[in-house]
Amino acid sequence: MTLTTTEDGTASDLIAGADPLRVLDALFVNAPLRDYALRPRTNDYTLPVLGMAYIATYAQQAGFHVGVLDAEAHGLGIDETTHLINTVRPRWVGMNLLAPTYEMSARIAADLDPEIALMVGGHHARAMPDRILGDPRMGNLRALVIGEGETRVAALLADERRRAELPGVMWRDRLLGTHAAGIARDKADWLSPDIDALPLVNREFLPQDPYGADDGRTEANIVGSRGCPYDCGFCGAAVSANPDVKIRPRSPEGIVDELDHLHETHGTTAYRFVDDLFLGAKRVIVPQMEAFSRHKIGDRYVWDATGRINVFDRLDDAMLDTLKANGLREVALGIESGSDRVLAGMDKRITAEMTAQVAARLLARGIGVKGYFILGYPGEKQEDLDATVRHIHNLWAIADRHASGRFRASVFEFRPYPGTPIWKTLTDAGYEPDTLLAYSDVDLTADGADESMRQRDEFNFSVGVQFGTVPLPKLRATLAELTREQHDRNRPGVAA
Ligand code: B12
Ligand code: SF4
Repeated sequence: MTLTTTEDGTASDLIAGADPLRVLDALFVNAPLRDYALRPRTNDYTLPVLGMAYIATYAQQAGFHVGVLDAEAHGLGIDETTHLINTVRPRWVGMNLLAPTYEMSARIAADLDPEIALMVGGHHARAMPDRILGDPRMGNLRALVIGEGETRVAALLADERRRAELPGVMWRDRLLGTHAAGIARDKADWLSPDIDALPLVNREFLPQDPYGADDGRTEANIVGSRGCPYDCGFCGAAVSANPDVKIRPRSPEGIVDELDHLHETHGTTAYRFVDDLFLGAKRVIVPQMEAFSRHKIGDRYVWDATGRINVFDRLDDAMLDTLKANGLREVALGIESGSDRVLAGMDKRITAEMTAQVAARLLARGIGVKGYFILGYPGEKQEDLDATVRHIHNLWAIADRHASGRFRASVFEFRPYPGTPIWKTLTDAGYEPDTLLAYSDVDLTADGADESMRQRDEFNFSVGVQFGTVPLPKLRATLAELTREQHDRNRPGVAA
C-alpha cells in the first residue's frame, strides 16, 4: 500500500515528510481541535507540531519511514482524517493527546483499521493514563508513552515487545482489562534525552514552517529548552504536572547553529521560541546572550520568545539593552490577570504593578510585549475582572507612550486541564472529571462574520462551567470586546 492511493489522491499533499511510494512505519497524527467537517476552520495559520516533528526526525534517523499528518493545520474533519489513515495503512499511528482534543483523537482511534497499531503520548496521556487505557475506543492502543517520546518511539518501532523494558510505557492488559507496564532497567536516557544530541528538526515534517510572514521575512518556530520550573495553577507545563520532565535548556551554541542552519537552508531571518519558558532564568539568559553577541545574531536576525515577568523584573537595564541588541523583537508573557488576589491564587509570583513596570521597560527599548490573559479563573469576581480590563487598557496606554514598542493582549476563557494544580483543587471541591473534560468549541465569530474573532477561533472553547462569580455570557462579552479592541489596534495584517 502506498501513500498515493486515497480516493481523492490528496494523501501525499497532506502527509508531510514521507515518500508517497513507500509503506510507512509510522504516521504521526495531530488531531483537529474540533470536527472541521461540521464547521470549517476559519484561521489559516497554526503553530507547527514541533514535538511530533522531533519524534519523526529521530525515527527517520534511526532508519524508519515516517510521516506527519497535522489534521489541525489542514482543518480536516474526523472521518476524513480516519479515512486517510486507513487508506495509507501505516504500521503504526502515533497520536499526541491534549486534553481538549482527546475526544477527537479517540473518535479517530475508534475507527482505525484493526491492523494498525496505535501509540499515544502528549500531556493528556501523562495526566490520565488509566482513563485512556480503559477507553473502549482505544482498542488498537499498544503503547502509551509518558513524556518525551523520541528514543522510546524509535525503540517501539523497532520491536513492540520492547515496551516491557522501557520506562514510562504502559499498555492495556487484554485479559485483566487493567493497565500494564514492564520493568524498566534504566530510566534517565529514555525519559529525558540529551536535547543537544538530538538531530535538528527535519522541517520536511512541518510543511507550514518556516513560513513567509506578513512583514516579508521568512520565519521559523524553534524549541530552545524543555520544561518549566514554575507551578502556575492552570498550566499543563507546570512543574508539578510534569514530574518526569528534567528541566533543561539547549546549549547556546546549539541554538545558534539551528538559527544559522535554518537561514542557510530556508533563508529565515526571524525565529520564535515556542518553549514553555525560554527566557525563564538569569542563569540561562546570560550564557545565551553571550553566545548571541559573539555570533552577532542581532545584526542578522530578529526573534520572539516566552519569558517571565518576575525574571525580567530582576534583570538590570543593561541586560534588557543586550536582549534588544541581540534581536529580541517580542516577549510573550503570562500576565493572566490585573487582580493581585487572583494572581496569588494562581501562584504566578507576580503583581499587576510588577507587570506594568516590566512592560514599560521593555516597550521603552522597542521590545514588543504579547500578554496572555485568563478570564474566569476559579474564584474570580466581577471586581477582579474589572481590574484585568483596566490592566489591559493601562498596558495599551503605556505602549502608546513608547511608539517603538507594541503591546498585544491575547485573552482566553479559563478551562481546566487534568494534572494541573487547579484540577486537583476543583476535583477536591467536588467537580466531576467528566464535567471538567467536556470541552466544546464556542463560536464567537458570529458564523465567521466577525473578523477579529475569526483569527483566533481555534482558541474559543470552553467546558461551559462558571468557575468564578461572573456569569459566562458576561465573561465572553468581555473577552470579545477586548479581542475586538486589540484587533482594531493591530497594524494591518498582523494577527492578534
Ligand atoms: C506549540 C504549542 C501548540 C501548537 C502545536 C501543538 C501540537 N499539537 O504540537 C498549537 C498552536 C497548534 C497548539 C494548539 C493547542 N494547544 Co498547545 N502548546 C504548544 C506549546 C506552547 C509547545 C509545544 C511544543 O512544541 N513543545 C516542545 C515539544 C518538544 O514538546 P511536546 O510537543 O510536548 O512533544 C513531546 C512530548 O509531548 C511527546 N509527544 C508529543 N507527541 C507525541 C506523540 C506520540 C505518539 C508520543 C509517544 C509522544 C509524543 O514527545 C515529544 C518530544 O519529546 C505547549 C506548551 C508545552 N508545555 O508543551 C502547549 C500545550 C501543549 N498546548 C496545550 C493546549 C491545551 C492546546 C490546545 C488544545 C488548546 C488551544 N487551542 O489553545 C490546542 C490543540 C490543537 C492541536 N491539536 O494541536 C496545552 C496542553 C494541556 C493539556 N493538558 O492537554 C499546553 C501544555 C499549554 C499549557 N501550558 O497548558 N499548541
Ligand atoms: S504558565 Fe508559564 S511559567 Fe507558569 S508553569 Fe506554565 S510555562 Fe511555566
